[in-house]
Parts: sequence; C-alpha cells; structure tokens
Amino acid sequence: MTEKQKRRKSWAEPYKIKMVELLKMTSREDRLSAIGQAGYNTFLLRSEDVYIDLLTDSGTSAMSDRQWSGLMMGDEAYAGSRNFYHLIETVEKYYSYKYTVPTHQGRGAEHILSQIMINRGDYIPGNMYFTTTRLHQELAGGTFVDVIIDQAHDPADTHPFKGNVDFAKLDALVEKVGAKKIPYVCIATCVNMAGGQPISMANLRQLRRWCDEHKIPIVHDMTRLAENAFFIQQREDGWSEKSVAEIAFEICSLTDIATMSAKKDPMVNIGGFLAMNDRNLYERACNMVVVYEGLHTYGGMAGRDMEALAIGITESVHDDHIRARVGQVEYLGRKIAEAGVPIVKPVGGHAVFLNARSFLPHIPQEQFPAQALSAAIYVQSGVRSMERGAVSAGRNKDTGENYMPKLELVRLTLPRRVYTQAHMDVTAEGVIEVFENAGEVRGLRFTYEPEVLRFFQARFEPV
Ligand code: PM9
Repeated sequence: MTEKQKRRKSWAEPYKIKMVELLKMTSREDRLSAIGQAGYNTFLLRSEDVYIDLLTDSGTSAMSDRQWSGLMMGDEAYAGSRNFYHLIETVEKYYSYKYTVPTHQGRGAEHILSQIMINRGDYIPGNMYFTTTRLHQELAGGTFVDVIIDQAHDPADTHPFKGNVDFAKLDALVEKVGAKKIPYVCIATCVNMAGGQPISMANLRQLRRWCDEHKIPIVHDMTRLAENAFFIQQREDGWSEKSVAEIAFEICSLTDIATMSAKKDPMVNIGGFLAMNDRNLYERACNMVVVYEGLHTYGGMAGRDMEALAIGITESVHDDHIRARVGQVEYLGRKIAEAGVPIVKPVGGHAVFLNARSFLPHIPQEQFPAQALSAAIYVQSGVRSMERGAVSAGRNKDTGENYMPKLELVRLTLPRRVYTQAHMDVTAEGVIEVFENAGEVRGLRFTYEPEVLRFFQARFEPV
C-alpha cells in the first residue's frame, strides 16, 4: 500500500460512472405476485422485477471502458487467437500458473479437473464445500471431506481467517483412507459458503508443507483470490507493506493447479479457466477440453471475452479497486449489524450473509428459513438475495438424506462497481424492516425438487 492510500480514510471508488442502466421500481403487490410465480425461489424471478440485484457477484460486475475496448479487439479465429496468448501471459504474470485452458465458466474447469484427477472411491478434502465443485467431485466418483476449522461453521465467531484448514482433520483423513486415495486438497480463497472468509498465508504455507510431505497436490479455487489477498494485507502480520497483486501472486505460487470462475474477481460477464504448472496434466486437460468445451485455445470463450478477461485480471488486483470493493461490502454489513440483525462475522469479501437461524428462530431448518427470508426480503424491498443453507446443501449422495448445515444463511452479494452507497442504504433499510416484523415470515416446503443443484430451480410454497 502506498503512503497516500494509508492516509485516506474513505474507501471511495477509484472510478466514475459513464453509462447507466435504468431500473424498474415495483410495488409490494407486484413483488408478491412475482415471488409466487417464481415458487419462492429468487433464482426464478425475472431480473426486470428486481430493483437491487444482490443475487450474486457472478458475471454481474461492471466492466471498465478498457475492458469494453478489449471486446473490440477480439480475434475470433478458431485456433490460436491472439487474445488467448494475451490471456495466458496475463495468467502467468499475475497468478504464476504456466499452462491455462480456457473454459466457459468455473464449473467447466471443475468438470475437466475432476474427470482427469479423481478416481472412483477417492476423497477430496477442502476448506468447506462449494455446490458445483462438490457435485463435479461426486460425479467423478469422489467424496468431499470438509477440513475447514470449526470456527467457520459458527456465524458469530470473529476469527480473522475462517477459511483456514484444520490439520488435525487432514491428518485424520490420511489415517483413515491413506494419502493415495486423496488426489488433491482443494483450497478456496475467500471461502464462499463460509461467508466470504479468507485463508491466511501462514495456514496456506503450512498446507504446502503438509502436501509436500504427503505428495498430494493443492488445487486452488481462485474465484475470489483478490479479496483474500486484501484481507491478508489488512489482517496478517508481515503483509501490510505488500501490494494486493504481490500477495495474490504469492498465494498462487503456493498451489499447483487452479480453477477460476472469471465471472467474479476479474469482472467479466462470462468465462473461466483451469490453470496448472504440470505439462502432463495440461496435455490431459487439453484432451478433455476439446470434448466438452472447445479447442484448447478458446475453451468455451470468444476471443473478445478472453481479451476482456485478461484486462480484468490486471484491474482486479489493484489496491484501490479491491479496497473500494471490500469497503462497500463492509459498509453494508456494518449498517445491518448495527441494527441488531444477526450476520456472519467478520463481514466477508463479496457479500453480507444474514444468519437466518437467529433471524427467524420460529422456523425450523426443515422449513428452509433462509429460503423464506430471501423471499421475504424481496417482497419487502425489491432486493434480490440468495439462499445459502439447507436448500443449497442438498442431499447426501449415498443416503439421500438432506444435509442440515450449521450455516443457514441468506447472501446479499455485491456485484463489483455496480451499485452506489445509497443502494446499500436502501438494502439495509429493507432487511431491517423484515427483521422488525420477522414473526410474520412463514416457512416453506418443496413443490418441486430437482435432482442436482436443487437451489437453482426448486419451487416452494408456504407451510
Ligand atoms: N459461484 C455464486 O453466486 C455462481 C452460481 S451459484 C452456484 O457464488 C466458487 C467458489 C464459486 C462458483 C460460483 C464456482 C462456479 C466455483 N467456485 O458459476 O461455474 O463461487 O462460473 O463457477 C456463484 P461458475
């Protein structure tokens, strides 16, 4: 961080607005009708019925003028597009990985990785599950094992690095199944399902040593790397003088393989990649990508999208950018928490997570309080959020039982560079109004439950 940045107290945005998209204002009656038609699932709302869209930060960020100009520089050759070369050079420069395979988005990378690395009967430890990541592990015949520290499952615990790995849990897994049954350890930076919580550099270095000792590679889900790097700079001893870009590079250097949903940190509307340092693995990934995504020099992406992504990567690790991004999330979190609303602490990097168990203590988890809360916030305020609790957790693949996670959360996710501070105020007001009348919210039951990733398309009715 520069001296100037240290002196400035505000997290004010390092950009100005050049173009706007008009929003439709709706009435409470409109929204009641819309949520009923959507089966109480905010994924099934039409976006034009939403005022402030905090469903996700995935593909919803505002590209810069430089990224938009990049679109005009698209080289749409079938093979060997110059934008591909720009992308792989940028990935190596900022993220250290030598070989990059573009994919249509993050789950495309997860699919290829799982198919080439997991054998039936394998176990994949990770610092908490993510929906698509775990599903691809399971489809490849593997079993996910949660090795995150216990504090991550407690919304009120203020541990500064709730994304850390618990080595006793890793040791116990090796003891039980043997290192040969563990194809890799999967580590997410700024763990999404834990509330956007970072892993520390010290913990990651310890993991590097542990993995070297057991000859197990580290796969890095780098979807929200820049936010994690920022938290290390702010919270971990010895890193305050390093730039976010330097810290991000160091994190990547400690890992072997990475999956990226480029729709988050690097602020493109679509795209992702699988990156690695091992040439043999790269060749196997190239063989798979032609089957499921496209030629290895574009994967699932257009040339213009690879160009916008390469530019977005460079913007995503600027100190000023990430400070404003996380600053806005913290601003919203503080406003909501000051009113006594229970949230996950510390406030995460990409979203404010409401603790639906404490918010709606009268609704048992079997009646999906987070799903009900997300619908109620929409009806109250026109703000769209996402359930991250029992519905997202799904069912155990072997027993068919519903998972009942300790974290029953609603996520208010901030797209990057999209909304203003006044939008945050309106969001906080809406949440607080629902909180003041929380007793009126009713639980939900399924009217339709899809087999996989049910949270996307499930439908409900009030109990
Ligand atoms: N995350 C999110 O809203 C998009 C859809 S919800 C399943 O948080 C991580 C940590 C993610 C993620 C997507 C993916 C998959 C992998 N890892 O959506 O396929 O947060 O690009 O990425 C969403 P794609």
